[in-house]
Amino acid sequence: MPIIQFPHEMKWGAATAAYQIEGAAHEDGRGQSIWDTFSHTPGHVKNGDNGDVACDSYHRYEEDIEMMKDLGIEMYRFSVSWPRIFPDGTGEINEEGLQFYHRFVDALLAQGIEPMCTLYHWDLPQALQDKGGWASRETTDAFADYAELMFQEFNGKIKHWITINEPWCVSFLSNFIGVHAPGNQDLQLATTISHHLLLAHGKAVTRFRELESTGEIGYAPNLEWNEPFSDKQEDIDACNRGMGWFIEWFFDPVFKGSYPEFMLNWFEKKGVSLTLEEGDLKLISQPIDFIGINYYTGSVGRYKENEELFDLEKIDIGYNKTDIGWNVYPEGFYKVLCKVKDQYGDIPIYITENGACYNDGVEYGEVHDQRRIEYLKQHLTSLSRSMEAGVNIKGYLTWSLLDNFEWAEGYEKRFGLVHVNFRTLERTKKDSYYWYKQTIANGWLEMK
Ligand code: JJW
Repeated sequence: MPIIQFPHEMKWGAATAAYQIEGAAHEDGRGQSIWDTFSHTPGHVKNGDNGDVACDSYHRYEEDIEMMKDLGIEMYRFSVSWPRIFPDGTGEINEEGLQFYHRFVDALLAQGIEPMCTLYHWDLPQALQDKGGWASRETTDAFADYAELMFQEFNGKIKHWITINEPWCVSFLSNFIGVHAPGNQDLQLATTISHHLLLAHGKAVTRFRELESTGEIGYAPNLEWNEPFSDKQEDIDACNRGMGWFIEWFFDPVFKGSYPEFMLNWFEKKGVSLTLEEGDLKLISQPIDFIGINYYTGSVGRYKENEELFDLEKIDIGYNKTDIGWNVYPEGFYKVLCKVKDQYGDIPIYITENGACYNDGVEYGEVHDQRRIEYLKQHLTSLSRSMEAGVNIKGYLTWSLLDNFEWAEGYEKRFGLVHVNFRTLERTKKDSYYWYKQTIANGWLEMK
């Protein structure tokens, strides 16, 4: 029985995000976000679900932290709801919002769990959307001001900061594909927004350095792997464009100070251009301390004209799929980590999300989610392989601690190690929870 051993220094963790778990949508002076608006507009979210109550973690965080402690995680990734801090996006600070996060972070620290804080996990204040949202450069300054306040408030308490979560989702999924808030379908708009997100990241990093904050800062792009169907150049090129949308487009500006030529050319073919201002790339490309990587899926693909944006046709080669329909593709996790190392060097990496949607329910007080355990085992094996290949992995944080509001999919799609009954809000630890707890305690994995 082979054993996969993890380095003692590697941090184990779990991740969530504010709108997906907190609830308390109208409490303690919280402003509205684009996800309140979007989810309350019929037709956007399955079953008409919204985040008004979610897991009610705003009120139940002590119980949640109790579970984290029992689980043995060393790091917990959460996000701050910008409209709890600035109900109008800028201007007036809402003290009660700040106090909530102080109580929460203090409670984590009291249990010896390191907080990793995401500043933007998709809940843009609606007041800023009303003024153009991420399409406006002013939003990048509002973000930097909000980030600065958080750095000051939590200096010395929070030592790991993530500026933007999944900039591809925030730009292209939300403004071109249109399935996430604010739900636009405009490729030029989405591309402009992708640049503004990187700019907002850069401006926040500047504030972090100016304040001489303690700790580390990075961002968390989501990646997919596209494996060429054959070694034909056209298949390879199509896959490279597909991945380039997630990887080079969001990494090159930060690590190389330029946008990738092959992607700029392709966007130009689609009638889309990028307008940069003097100094933008300098702001974007300043050094960061780590990168967060979110990985869930990959696929085999080949060239096909007029197929999706990048002439890339995904081929179903009979994968196992999770209950959200995503392929289980652990090989891609290994490959994508090696690609990041090859192209961008030895930057420290936290896996800020990896996990699976399986909707197994409670039976006699138990949840038998063996498929989640298999998914996690396979991906942890890929992670170990990447470390053997020299990828600089600092931590692994699974998505998610709790079943929660899965955006446009609502509450139907469950990613948690802990089951949540969304009527009673009762938490039930799944088999994967107990498996993860044992794996963390061991520091190794047994492959049967
Ligand atoms: C792509 C759907 C058409 C979250 C996507 C839909 C339509 C071509 C999970 N990561 O809940 C990607 N998540 O909050 C952050 N990541 O396309 C955290 N990406 O495509 C998790 C959804 C996603 C997606 C969902």
